[in-house]
Amino acid sequence: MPWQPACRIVWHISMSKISVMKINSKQITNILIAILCIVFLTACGTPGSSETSQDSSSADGATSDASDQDLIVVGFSQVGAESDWRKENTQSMIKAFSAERGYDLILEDAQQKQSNQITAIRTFIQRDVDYIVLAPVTEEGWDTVLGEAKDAGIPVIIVDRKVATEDEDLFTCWIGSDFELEGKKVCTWLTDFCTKKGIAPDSLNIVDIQGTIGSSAQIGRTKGLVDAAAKNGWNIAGMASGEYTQAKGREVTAGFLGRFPEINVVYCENDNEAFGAIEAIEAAGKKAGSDIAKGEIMVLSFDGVSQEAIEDAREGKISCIGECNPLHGPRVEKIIKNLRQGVQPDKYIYVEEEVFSADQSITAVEVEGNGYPVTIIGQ
Ligand code: GZL
Repeated sequence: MPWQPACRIVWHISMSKISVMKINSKQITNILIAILCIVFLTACGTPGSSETSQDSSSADGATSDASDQDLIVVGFSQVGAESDWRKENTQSMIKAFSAERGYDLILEDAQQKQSNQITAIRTFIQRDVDYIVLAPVTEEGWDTVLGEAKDAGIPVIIVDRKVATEDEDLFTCWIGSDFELEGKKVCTWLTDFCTKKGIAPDSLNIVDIQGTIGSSAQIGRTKGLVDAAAKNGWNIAGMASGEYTQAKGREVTAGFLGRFPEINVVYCENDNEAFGAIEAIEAAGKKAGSDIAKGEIMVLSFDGVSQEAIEDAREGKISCIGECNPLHGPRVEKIIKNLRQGVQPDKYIYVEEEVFSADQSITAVEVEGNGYPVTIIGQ
């Protein structure tokens, strides 16, 4: 095993000293140097024992070892911590896969980089975990590493966003939201709102602050808007990624407001982008609200996870939020429990979600023959 350089240099110094030692005061100095070197070598520890680089840790802070026979070892590759939704999702997983509940959760935060997720999955394979849970940052590029997990005989559960693959045997199942339906619900709400308020559809000038490009949530929510705009005759002035963050959401919205003064709807693909959009609207001396006829700029959003988002909706700064539920921990844990009892899950499992708004004129939206309640956020 290669020794660490500092230790190696110190070792050579001490060895060269010991070979010329005679009994006199000089020797005492040498002996002291040799003793110090040995103490220093011991302090170096066993080389190569440091934790992996990607912020890997047992999520509940316990010092765990995958070989612990009592706990079910679950490796979870999480996208990052880009939004309130993501943080709630992580907490839900940590709570569901605690040591008290019989699990050793190894949580890897990928900082929104697919390369980090692929490295994490390979680490899970090396550690021979019992299950791998993947929240993929984007849909493409997973076949190779999922094939390695399959070859290692480790079941993989995909959560939240999807992976694009021809080979559905590469994962046990997927659980998450129908993102295109989320987009359709919010756009149906906008259609109904315009009808009730007498707003001409072709008077809408919309910008789309997209999510992480290539993620299922972005693909679905963007499609929901593009299809509704084509059907209703809305004008989409521009679209660009806000990367699901408040800072980028503010930056992109400010840019659009400067380029398109006629904007009257900002369609944000998550709440953190909406917070940034509201900041940009107010910085431009305008008001975020639903009274388009009076020059207000309507903000639409998705998630509905944080108190801030609900407050913004209550105050009318966000006119409508398409719910996106982050609490997948118990759902994934139930899938694993069922697998251990020989019960196979459906390949695709969709969670039920609603719509939130403070506007009391629309109490439900209908999409493709199905009715979805609108939760009216009280004053
Ligand atoms: C949706 C999820 C999205 C959220 C964002 O399930 O993938 O990613 O809408 C999050 O807030 O960053």
